[in-house]
Amino acid sequence: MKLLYSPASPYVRKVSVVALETGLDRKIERIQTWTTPVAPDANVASRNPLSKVPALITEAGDVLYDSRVICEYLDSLHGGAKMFPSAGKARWKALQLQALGDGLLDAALLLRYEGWLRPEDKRWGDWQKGQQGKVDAGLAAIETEAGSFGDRIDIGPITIACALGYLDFRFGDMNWRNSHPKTANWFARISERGSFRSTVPVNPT
Ligand SMILES: N[C@@H](CCC(=O)N[C@@H](CS)C(=O)NCC(=O)O)C(=O)O
Repeated sequence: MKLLYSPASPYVRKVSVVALETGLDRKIERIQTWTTPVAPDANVASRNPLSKVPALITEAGDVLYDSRVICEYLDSLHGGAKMFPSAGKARWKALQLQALGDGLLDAALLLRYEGWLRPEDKRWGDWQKGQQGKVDAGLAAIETEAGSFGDRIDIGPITIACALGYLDFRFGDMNWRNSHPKTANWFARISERGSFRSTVPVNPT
């Protein structure tokens, strides 16, 4: 399998963590890319019409995107502990937490693009405030649940941790730990896992 990736992408990190947790990491060849909404990478665009990473080329030559689909696909390829609970309450909780982490990330990424890519004279304060509001509300929701995460590893906590790692990477001045102590505590623990330690986001070189 081949993974089109950026080392800064939190969505790619989800895939990398799942690959490591399921023992599939060695089966994935990595192709580094650099794509933004204003400068799409041709290699990515030719495979994913949305021009986004991650995108996975399977052994059969099919292209899978986005991170949710790739993570679930990888989970179907191994016989160990599943990252997507198969049914019932555990499944819906894992998928809901994944949606919460992805949604927080979507808002954070829009904020990042706004501050990084959009020309200063075209920025809109109310819109930025709206995205920040989603990040803040997402963090508040995570704080109400963090006490129950324990050491569980499935796609829910994995996505939440990738989202928090992205806030640390791009928005260090948000200081989210001050007002979210239970989340901070849990995040410190999950960050010690090998799968998280070896996937800390970095700027592409
Ligand atoms: N929902 C997608 C989001 C992927 C995404 O937004 N990736 C970013 C990098 S972090 C990207 O490729 N951005 C380029 C663009 O928006 O054109 C997923 O879960 O994979």
